[in-house]
Amino acid sequence: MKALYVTSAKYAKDLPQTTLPEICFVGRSNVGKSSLLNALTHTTNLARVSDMPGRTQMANFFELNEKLLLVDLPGYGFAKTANRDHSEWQDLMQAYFRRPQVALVLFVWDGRRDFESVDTELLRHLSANRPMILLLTKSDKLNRSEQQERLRFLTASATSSGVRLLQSVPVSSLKKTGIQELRDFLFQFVEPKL
Ligand SMILES: Nc1nc2c(ncn2[C@@H]2O[C@H](COP(=O)(O)OP(=O)(O)OP(=O)(O)O)[C@@H](O)[C@H]2O)c(=O)[nH]1
Ligand SMILES: [Mg+2]
Repeated sequence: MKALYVTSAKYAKDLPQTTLPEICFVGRSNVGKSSLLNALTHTTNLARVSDMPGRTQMANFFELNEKLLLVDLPGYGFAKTANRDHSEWQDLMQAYFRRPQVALVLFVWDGRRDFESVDTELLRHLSANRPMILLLTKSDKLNRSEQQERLRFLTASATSSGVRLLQSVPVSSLKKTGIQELRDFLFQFVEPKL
């Protein structure tokens, strides 16, 4: 696995002109987007991780095996997302999702929480235009039957609100559960092998 940092964009105007297919991480602050990116790339701090919500402030681009880009997007949902207001986040996200190279959205969610209307809105909006996978992170905090129960509940809840999902998968960056499968899926997604 060759994982390289490419660039970061704080504002829409900074978004790079790239050609490889992109897979992006979207979700609330502190759900574990950056940790997941590190787990997927076998690195510990390629994407910066923190206990403080709002660690990731920019769209950070990483290239994998010269095949695809993983994009760690800033989280939402914390008023204090250090000095950035919601409209700046929204501008960056809107410009980001106008780019045709965005191939797949990984919506990252802490499986212990229920969706609120702001989440369902975003899920519905993003999944209307791109394929989306729901990743339930921190699965190590639930036992197997709780995981299955939450997976069913959240998938049904999203689907009944008009969200279109390719798949819903529990993962743990801490225990590395589901990571290899996700990695295989992503490469297969951008370069299908018959
Ligand atoms: N138990 C457990 N903790 C995790 C897991 N993944 C991330 N964490 C912890 O959750 C916290 C937030 O992780 P980040 O990866 O920084 O979260 P983020 O979604 O990138 O957050 P922002 O950049 O603020 O949007 C850190 O304290 C991580 O150690 C996991 O799979 N299991
Ligand atoms: Mg982050």
